[in-house]
Amino acid sequence: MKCTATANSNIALIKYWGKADDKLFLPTNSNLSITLEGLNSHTTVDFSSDYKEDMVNIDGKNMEGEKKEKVVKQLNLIRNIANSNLKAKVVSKNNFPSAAGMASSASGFAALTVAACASLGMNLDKKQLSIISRQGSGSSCRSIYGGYVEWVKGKKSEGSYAVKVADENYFDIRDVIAIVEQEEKKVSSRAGMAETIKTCPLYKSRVDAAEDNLLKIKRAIKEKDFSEIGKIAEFDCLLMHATMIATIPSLLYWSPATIKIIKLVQEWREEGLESYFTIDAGPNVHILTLPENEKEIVKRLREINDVKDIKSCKIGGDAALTEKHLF
Ligand code: 2P0
Repeated sequence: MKCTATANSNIALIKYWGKADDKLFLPTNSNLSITLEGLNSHTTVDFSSDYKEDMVNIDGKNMEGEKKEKVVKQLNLIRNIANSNLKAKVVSKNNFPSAAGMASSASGFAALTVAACASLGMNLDKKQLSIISRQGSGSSCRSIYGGYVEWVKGKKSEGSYAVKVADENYFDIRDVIAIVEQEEKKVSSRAGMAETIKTCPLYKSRVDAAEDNLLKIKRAIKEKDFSEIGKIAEFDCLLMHATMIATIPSLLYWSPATIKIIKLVQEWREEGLESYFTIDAGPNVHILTLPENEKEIVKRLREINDVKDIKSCKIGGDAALTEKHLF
């Protein structure tokens, strides 16, 4: 049966950077993100006896090698659960540049998992979908849900899943993304985080701090305290990047434009334009702000030459099935 799903990307406010179990994709620390409206993956999956092998097309290109293998591995996991040996055709489109710190794997694996499970006739709840999605790409388990979403780290596979902390309508904050580079990064998150665990002596301190910051940010979300949410998110981002930079060889994902924008956000805040930054494994800067400041931040970013594109996102909703098939 042909099934199609869409899923939104997400940006972590408390980051996931490292696995306690590489095979099961258990993270070293529980983490939390907001789902981003309008940055999505749209994926059609058809399992059928018509196909002799799996076919994977992403953004108009037939995938081969490592990228195809990651998708096939996820199809295998889902086939295993459904007890099926049918091959699949997968066609997926992202409406944003992939692999430049904009988390295409998060929305991509969430949409793939929802569409593929439905295509094999499995009727799963969101918790189960997040457990399956997690094993394709960790951060994707959070994209099963909209709103403010925690990934509970767990000690075994069934205990590591996403939960909705607050609905997308609970507290309206915005993520204004300053895109300074659109190229694929040289070191993938998967490879980078494994190196950080292996070589960075600061690693454990950051994991301990992340657990503490997670408790604090959940309280701030409940109280709709934007300043506190922003401060904690920015601090956790810097803690994560400190461990990345102090990895051997160093993982410095920032470009000069990244630092320029960090400094500007700090200046704007001093002026009273309240905003905070967070950055994934890439050079692009996500600026967290309240709705009333969004326009002014977009206007200021437009005046910066290094900013190649700007995306402004509200908090988005759950991954969902749709009838809009891609083939
Ligand atoms: C996050 N990132 O929490 C962090 C912040 C990047 C920096 O999750 O190996 O692509 O597929 O589980 O999910 C990127 O890691 O890695 C990521 P895998 P994933 O959003």
